[in-house]
Amino acid sequence: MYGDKLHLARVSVQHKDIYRIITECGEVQARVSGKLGYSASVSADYPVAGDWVLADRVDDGGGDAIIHHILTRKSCFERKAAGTGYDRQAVAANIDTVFICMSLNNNFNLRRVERYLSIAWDSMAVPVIVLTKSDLCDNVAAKLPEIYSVAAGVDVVVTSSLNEDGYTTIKKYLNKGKTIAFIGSSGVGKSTMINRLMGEEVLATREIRDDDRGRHATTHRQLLVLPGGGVVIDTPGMRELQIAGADLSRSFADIEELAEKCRFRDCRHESEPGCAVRQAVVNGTLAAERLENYKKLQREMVFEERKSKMTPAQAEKLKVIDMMGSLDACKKVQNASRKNKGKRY
Ligand SMILES: Nc1nc2c(ncn2[C@@H]2O[C@H](COP(=O)(O)OP(=O)(O)OP(=O)(O)O)[C@@H](O)[C@H]2O)c(=O)[nH]1
Ligand SMILES: [Mg+2]
Repeated sequence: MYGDKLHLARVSVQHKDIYRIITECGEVQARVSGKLGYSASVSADYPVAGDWVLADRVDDGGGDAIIHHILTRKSCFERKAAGTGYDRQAVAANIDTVFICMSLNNNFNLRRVERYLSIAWDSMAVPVIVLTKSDLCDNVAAKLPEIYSVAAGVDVVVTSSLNEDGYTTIKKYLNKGKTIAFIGSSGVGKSTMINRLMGEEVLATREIRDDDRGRHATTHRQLLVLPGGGVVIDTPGMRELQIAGADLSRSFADIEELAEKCRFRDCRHESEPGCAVRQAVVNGTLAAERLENYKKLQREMVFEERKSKMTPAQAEKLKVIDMMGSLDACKKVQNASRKNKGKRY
């Protein structure tokens, strides 16, 4: 009990504006207080699975519990919400480890791993790469060096739901008091793995489509307490993972180290003379695609940062331009509406 009448609880499920929270007396349905909702400026200001919150009740006698405060997050995996404006969306909070899940068949993509890692390092949780469906891949040994080349210092676990592959290693991360978030594209087997750890089919999983991209089986984020200790958070597959914040110094440490040897401190690794980064590409010690992805993520970060610093009026203007396609088209519409002012239709 906190203050006069507030209780500590943890958010287990989030369905738009309805939540489930785990209190000392069990799980109850909850909503945010008007004040919390009013002061939220981006989606990330609302509670998310894994959040510790203060709520007004521990049972649902008398209606939904009201969440009054979100306690400071020790870590949070965030992405840019879908759409054009600037909106940070929290995926999971207070996590110790992020399992970046990727299947060893058609979902395997090094550029995707680099993107997930950059965001994971920024979340303050430790990333682990979980490669699933090893039974559907006949050259796992060839794929591993590729992964290591983009994930220096990150643990990599290979799993298959058809056998025991990797599960002993996975269980090592599931200690009491620790929280793991499962993140990755749809259909890679996140819920399948969690069901296996739970020892029963608590989460829905779905057959994958022929093109192997998978339909979304999981539709909301959900926190589960494992029978053997430890907490896991299942998340719906992500179609695209746009950056809200990223730590490229961790995920691209090799490039940043090379950049220190460039002749110019502000080298953009484009056409400047004495560029150690491009030289590494020429020498074959750095993949050109990795450098391109680094630059792409850097551009996205700069763009997102610029948007986050805009006044509401500037952000609104950018939204209109996004909608119209260009400033020119925007002006044409404005002029036309000025000309037609006062006309009746
Ligand atoms: N062959 C094989 N199939 C697997 C493996 N893991 C999962 N699957 C299958 O892949 C399909 C998708 O699995 P899910 O666990 O629903 O995938 P998910 O990542 O939770 O997907 P979303 O909830 O849509 O994000 C199911 O049909 C699983 O049976 C594996 O290791 N090997
Ligand atoms: Mg799922």
